[in-house]
Amino acid sequence: ASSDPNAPILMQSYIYEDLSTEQRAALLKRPAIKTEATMELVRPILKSVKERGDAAVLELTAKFDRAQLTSTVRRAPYATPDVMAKIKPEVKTAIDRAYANIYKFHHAQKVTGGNKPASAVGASGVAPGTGEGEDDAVLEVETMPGVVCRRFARPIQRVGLYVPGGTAVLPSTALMLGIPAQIAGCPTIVLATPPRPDGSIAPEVLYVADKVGATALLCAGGAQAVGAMAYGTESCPKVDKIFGPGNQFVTAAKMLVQNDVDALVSIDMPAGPSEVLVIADEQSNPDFVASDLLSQAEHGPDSQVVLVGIALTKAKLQAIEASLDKQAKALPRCEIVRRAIEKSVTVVVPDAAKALEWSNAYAPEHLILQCSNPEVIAKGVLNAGSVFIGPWTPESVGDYASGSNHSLPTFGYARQFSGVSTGSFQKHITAQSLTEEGLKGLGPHVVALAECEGLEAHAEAVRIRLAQLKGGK
Ligand code: HSO
Ligand code: ZN
Repeated sequence: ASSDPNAPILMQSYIYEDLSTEQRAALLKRPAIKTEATMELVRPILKSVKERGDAAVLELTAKFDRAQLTSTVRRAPYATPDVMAKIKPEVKTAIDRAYANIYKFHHAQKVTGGNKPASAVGASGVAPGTGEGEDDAVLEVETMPGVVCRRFARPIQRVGLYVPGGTAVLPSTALMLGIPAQIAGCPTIVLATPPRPDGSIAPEVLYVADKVGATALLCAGGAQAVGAMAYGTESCPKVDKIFGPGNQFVTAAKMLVQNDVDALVSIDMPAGPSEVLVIADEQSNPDFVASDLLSQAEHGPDSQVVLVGIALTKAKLQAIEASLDKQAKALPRCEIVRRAIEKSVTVVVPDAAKALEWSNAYAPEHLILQCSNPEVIAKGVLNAGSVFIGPWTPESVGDYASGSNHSLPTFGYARQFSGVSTGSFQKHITAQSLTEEGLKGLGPHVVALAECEGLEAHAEAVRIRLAQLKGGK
């Protein structure tokens, strides 16, 4: 930016009651993202990866990442002793702590929803084949006498995890995607990340790749990495689902491959810039509030930062603004922060109910409750990716290590999407099994419905069996 580095770093602030309905709607909207131009750039990249495989990936990596590689894919082990020697001991310990917490929370997600352990179902002697297996729950319900319905999980067989490079190395994203894949028991886990110009990958990411049991490391980024995972190359396994955040090219590539029948691939969720909404009141610590706004703002100039103040006095608002300006100017990423904050919004609302209404309408990726009675407010949350409750819970803890996932819905998609979880790496298969008694009881109803729909073959598949049961008696 050409502007004065000492100019104040200030959010735009509004009073709820002074805003018209249209103004409120405009403030709740995300800035439009122009995807068409990006798509046009990404299409030929995907096409060349689809047609020419590894050769195309290597050329594109030389062009975009300035790295001259001779192969695109590495196999475990990744964190050889020389790599481990480059990781600071406190960082290794921190990765281990984060891994343990994320593992614990995501492992608990695996067993929810069932009423029987998998081993209690089916005496066929066939191994369930559910990855780790030991604790998968099966939901089993007898809907009427002799009619049993079952639901069980199976891992998605091949998954691709995109870990961005660029201005920050993100071993935390490797943990957030790798751990649930490992817990779900996905047999093929491809971890993709762009190489640095010298061809190397961040040692911390390599360490995580080993910890989560990645079966292949794709040393590529951008649309070319997404293409390699979606279509497969000579050395990169084709995957069934692609996860992970990324820049506009990665996002556009994910959108394009999910609509290409040649790829038959799905994606985790639609993506937009990262965002936070903080609810504060007179009791909040202004420094805490400002620090949370800034930790989101430093992700990028397009980060969305919203402050909703419950009956904030002018003095309190000014204290938050002053702290924000002061803390921002001490940050190494101050210029990124400035650009994000300048577009950001503070709304002062009259009460907690209005704060919740605003937040639910915005549907933030991260919602921070730095106000009185945060647990009560949390009960009223309808739309959010992840909630951070109380003054001792900055977003940073969830970004790295509390145990919850940081791959969350943005851009208002928290209205209908969940963040990444263990379930994102599984599908649920249903089954049903009827006894003779079951078919005798249910069959006539199915015949009636099939006749109603004019589907005679459906009706006959039941009648033919009912006739046999009658004849047999
Ligand atoms: N806040 C980011 C995640 C992240 N923060 C990674 C630090 N590293 C999006 O949820
Ligand atoms: Zn973050």
